Amino acid sequence: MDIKNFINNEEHIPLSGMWMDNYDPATGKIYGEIPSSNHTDVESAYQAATKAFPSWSNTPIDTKSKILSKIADLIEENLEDLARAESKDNGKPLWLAQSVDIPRASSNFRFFAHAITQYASQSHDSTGRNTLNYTLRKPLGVVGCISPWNLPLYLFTWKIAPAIAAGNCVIAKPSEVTPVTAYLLGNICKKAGLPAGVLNIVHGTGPECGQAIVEHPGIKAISFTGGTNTGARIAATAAPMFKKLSLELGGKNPNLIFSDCDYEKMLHTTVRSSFANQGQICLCGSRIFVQEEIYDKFKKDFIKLVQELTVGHPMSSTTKVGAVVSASHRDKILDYIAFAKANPEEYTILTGGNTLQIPNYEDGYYIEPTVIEVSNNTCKLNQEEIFGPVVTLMTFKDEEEAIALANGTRYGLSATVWTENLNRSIKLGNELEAGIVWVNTWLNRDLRTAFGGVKDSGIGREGGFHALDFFTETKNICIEYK
Ligand code: TXE
Repeated sequence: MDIKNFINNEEHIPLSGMWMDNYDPATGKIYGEIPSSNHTDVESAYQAATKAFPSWSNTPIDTKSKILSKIADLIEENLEDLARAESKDNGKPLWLAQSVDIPRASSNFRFFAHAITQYASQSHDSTGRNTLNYTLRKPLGVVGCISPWNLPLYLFTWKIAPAIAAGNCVIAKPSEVTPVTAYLLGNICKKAGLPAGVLNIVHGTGPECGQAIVEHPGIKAISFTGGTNTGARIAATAAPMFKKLSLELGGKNPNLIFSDCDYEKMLHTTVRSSFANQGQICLCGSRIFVQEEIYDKFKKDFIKLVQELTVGHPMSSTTKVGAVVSASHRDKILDYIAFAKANPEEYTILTGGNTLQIPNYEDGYYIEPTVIEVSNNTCKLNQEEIFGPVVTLMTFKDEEEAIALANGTRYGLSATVWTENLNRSIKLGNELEAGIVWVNTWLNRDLRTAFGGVKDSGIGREGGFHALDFFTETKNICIEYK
């Protein structure tokens, strides 16, 4: 399946003349070519976006809302094709793409179709001074959206929807590892009536195509989701240019399990928060901490459930854990597992730890769901983001120790707490260093809420009006009257 760039509502081969292979993680085979675009392609997209901006930024709110709603409808109508494409490109189980990724991509457009009709600003009546202030929130112009491979269409649309809802024109680059649903989105938006040049999709590598977007002087803001190291590189380029930056980066999220929790709900949710999407979700609870009273029971029960998870071809309905996204990512995960095996004084592999050969798909990128008991929180596997079907496990005594362990990392994206104690929930909500804290649930999302991390998990917040604030410039007008 060869795909092309989508510029000015037309498909274009890369001006760079360069292409790269696209792999199917389930089979390890090449199944298409994608453009390896460079700065000339980004410039061409920029020209289209700039040309479209005056009209799009002056488009009435209800017209924009109708178009975004139509995009949401068309994503829903194309759910099966999009889900199949997503599963093939990413290696995630088809049922997951059908039930989570693609419905959320539709919800992203539907949400901002409504949000833009409710988005307002303020006025300040300076009583007694014959002065009126009012605030305008104007679109920025041409903005860049760069997204990762773990939730391809879900995160791609999470950035594009608010950006265009706010009246901007977009140059969007999906991950070169999972480009297909982004490619399919272009024609869906065109069919929905999105004017030419409002959304432009360029495919290519990060250092070449992504970097060209970040350093383009006409692109006013960058919304990025990806690794922390990449986020730092983007910030180093964009900060001196005073571009607005939204960086949703890596995580090493704690899952704190207290002995008073709702045990069965905790146990089943923890299997999901550990291994959903092959553990390739920045919100996964990859560091599990269990209060000592229930540690042995949890260890036995959790390992049993993990060993029942079927690793298989993403298209099989019985598959619970599919293929990880690429050979290089598989090797990165295996390096961490090998390190654990080489240091038995710090690590004990409780289950998993091996690649799997699925009959007929021996070259696919499959890893067993893996649970590793660790002796301390400062070890490499508790400090570095593995981003695969690997979780660590250790015990804690009390709240103070749980908080110290949870916060003892460079990251601060999300945290999960399992307890029936209200005071404890509020206390930990206050003291955990994270942008999102779930209590007795996981990945429970209300799109109006602020989404983002602290420390090395990034800067800025997506979601709800936070996203519209990011994609607009605030201006105050002050009028003195007679
Ligand atoms: O992401 P990258 P990768 C974490 C996870 C993973 C690590 C690296 O630990 O192992 O990040 O993953 C583009 N200028 N997460 O390498 O490199 C790139 O083309 C501009 C967590 O896949 O961050 C892609 O479109 N763009 C994350 C996007 O950035 C650049 C989800 C993400 O790629 C660029 C995925 C550059 N210099 C990985 N370099 C999450 N928070 O959900 C790369 N890109």
